[in-house]
Amino acid sequence: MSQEKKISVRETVYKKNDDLAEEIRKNMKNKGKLFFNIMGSIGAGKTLLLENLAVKLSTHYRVFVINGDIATTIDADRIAKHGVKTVQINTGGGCHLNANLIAKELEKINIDDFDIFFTENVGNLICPAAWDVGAQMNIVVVSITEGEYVVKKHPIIFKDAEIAIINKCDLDGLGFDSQVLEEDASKIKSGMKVICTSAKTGQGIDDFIEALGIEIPRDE
Ligand SMILES: Nc1nc2c(ncn2[C@@H]2O[C@H](COP(=O)(O)OP(=O)(O)O)[C@@H](O)[C@H]2O)c(=O)[nH]1
Ligand SMILES: [Mg+2]
Repeated sequence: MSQEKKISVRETVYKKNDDLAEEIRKNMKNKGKLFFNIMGSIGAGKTLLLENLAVKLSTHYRVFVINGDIATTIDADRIAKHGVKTVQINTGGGCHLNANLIAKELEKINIDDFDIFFTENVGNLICPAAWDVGAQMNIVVVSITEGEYVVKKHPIIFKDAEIAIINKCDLDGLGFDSQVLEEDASKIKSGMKVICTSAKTGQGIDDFIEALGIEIPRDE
């Protein structure tokens, strides 16, 4: 296949994905649903953060989580144990979720049975950046063990994100300079919210929920 032909096939595939993602986004919005896409490297703490969110949100909202991984149902099982409905997508060798995979899972459920939807994308900072899944908001999770230059090294994934989570803030003595990451994040996207969390201790989880625009009704 010629180089031009290859480029045009690739553009068509991206365009099809973007169109379907836009359809998912519109449909969710029209139905008054929230849909968030959580991305980040493997081990950054995406699943543990989602477990925290599941615990805090599920008393007030009906939450549905779509977990993406190459193999296993480990992550979906971890979230399901908190009583939240989950589905695991195994991509085989695929390094990202896409709009088609999400649409297929949404077809299997009644969207009106849920209020808030999350995807945990496949763990890496490269492929998920190119594939819109139809979420209303993208979140990138970085753990402090990944170092402060993650934004500089992976600018594309941060360009489309509204929130950058710096996770594992409970770990001391690593010499992580959060100011570098915060400055890089605001240069890449002005107004990006950067939140320090610990999915282990619960630090910053309420700030994360607030940044997602989700209100937790006060107990009477
Ligand atoms: N100390 C600490 N460990 C964490 C934190 N978040 C996750 N972990 C641990 O880091 C590892 C990877 O977490 P996981 O949620 O599976 O990451 P994922 O691959 O991004 O989904 C697990 O052993 C977690 O217990 C955190 O905030 N602090
Ligand atoms: Mg995970």
